[in-house]
Amino acid sequence: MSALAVSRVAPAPGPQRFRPDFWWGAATSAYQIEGGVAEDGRAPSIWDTFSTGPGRVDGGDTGRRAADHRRRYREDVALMADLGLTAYRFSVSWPRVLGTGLDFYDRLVDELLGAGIAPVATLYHWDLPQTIEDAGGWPARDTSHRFAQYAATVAERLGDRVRLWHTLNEPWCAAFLGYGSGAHAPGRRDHAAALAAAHHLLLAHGLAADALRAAAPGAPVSLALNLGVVRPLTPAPADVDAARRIDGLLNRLFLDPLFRGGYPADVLADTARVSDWSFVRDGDLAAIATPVDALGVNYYQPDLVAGNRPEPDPTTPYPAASDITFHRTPGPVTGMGWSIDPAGLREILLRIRDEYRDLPVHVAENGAAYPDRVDPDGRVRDQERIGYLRTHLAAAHEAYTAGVDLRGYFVWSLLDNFEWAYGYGKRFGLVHVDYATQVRTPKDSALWYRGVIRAGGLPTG
Ligand code: IFM
Repeated sequence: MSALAVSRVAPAPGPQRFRPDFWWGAATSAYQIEGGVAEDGRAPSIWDTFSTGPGRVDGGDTGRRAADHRRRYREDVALMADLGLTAYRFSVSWPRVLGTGLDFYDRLVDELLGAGIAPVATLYHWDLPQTIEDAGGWPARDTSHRFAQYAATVAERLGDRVRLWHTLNEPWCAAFLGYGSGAHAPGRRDHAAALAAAHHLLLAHGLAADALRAAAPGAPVSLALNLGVVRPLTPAPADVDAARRIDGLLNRLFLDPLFRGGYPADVLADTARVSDWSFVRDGDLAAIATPVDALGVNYYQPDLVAGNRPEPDPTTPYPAASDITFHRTPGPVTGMGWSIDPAGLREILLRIRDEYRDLPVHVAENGAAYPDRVDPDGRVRDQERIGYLRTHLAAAHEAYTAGVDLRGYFVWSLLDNFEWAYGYGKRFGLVHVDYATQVRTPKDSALWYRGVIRAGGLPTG
């Protein structure tokens, strides 16, 4: 039996407590925090090209230091230990591993274990080696096979110590923002290519799951999907149908092949004028449906959608959906302009169990950006973030008490970092980073989270 077989462990006593072995975590990704782009013989990635090229989004980050974590990882692990984290989700940079970068992750994993923190590794958080993009990138089938080889290489080195593997982070973003809208690297705008990329990412996941298990027998395998609730703006049939279509492309396009062995028929029909899906070959669906040990849910915001947009939206990441508009739900928004809807997290956790599979799940990312500043007394008063985290954790707890096998919660993010197309302008961290000096300052939310971890859950109902 896998170490992650479904098991319901009673919470510790007290209001809104989670199971005693709950993973209290924070998450980051390599390109967003590491810097050190020229260290370890690291190869260029598509994000190096995209963020420093025309329309650069790196905000003039000379030397691309980001949060300089490649050099400061010991200090950062000490910060995690001080916060009481019991797990840390980081990503391994494929371009760094093409050089001698495994040495760095080897040291990082040992440092984490030495601090009593479970290492949770993600193999792909969007930093595709540029050479592989030049050979076709994710729309090309060969990329899936190359990814499986890379997964084996990493697992051979770290498989004895990593406690949970995520093959991919948010394949929706990699496919539809990278190749559909072009808002992310590599910046291509071709919806047919985006659908092929989505399939090859899922195939890469399935092949890598097998490769990981071959290299590190018993290794628990998961992947992190950005999932959401999609609500129609009004009960009008066009809006209800828009919600079905977006739900298909955001959620079911990934969940159905993973847990039901095939793509949703309505999504295939909706996108038929964009692609004939001939990139799906015999055996692919079985490979994708290789059972996972757990699922990571990244949740931020709901989608509120309407059909019948008067002018087509040429910038939409969604294939065959230029007639759909996205709306904010009434109420406050985060610094990203994202609507706040904690109930959506409970809904998606219940939906996975009820419609797909009753398996161990982790909230692998949840958090909010706000325009934080360090006050003259050295404090960062980020009350809005505390409110966001508290309400989402409460929603996760509702799912847990309803029987969802919830094993952990990872705040996005440990540190302020490079927020992709937004550069350094958006701060998601529990810990403030002054990019000029690299000084770290735990925000009030970090101190609040430490209290939650000590209590084993939300102290008050
Ligand atoms: O920063 C990202 C992360 O890389 C993936 N999930 C969403 C976060 C916030 O946008």
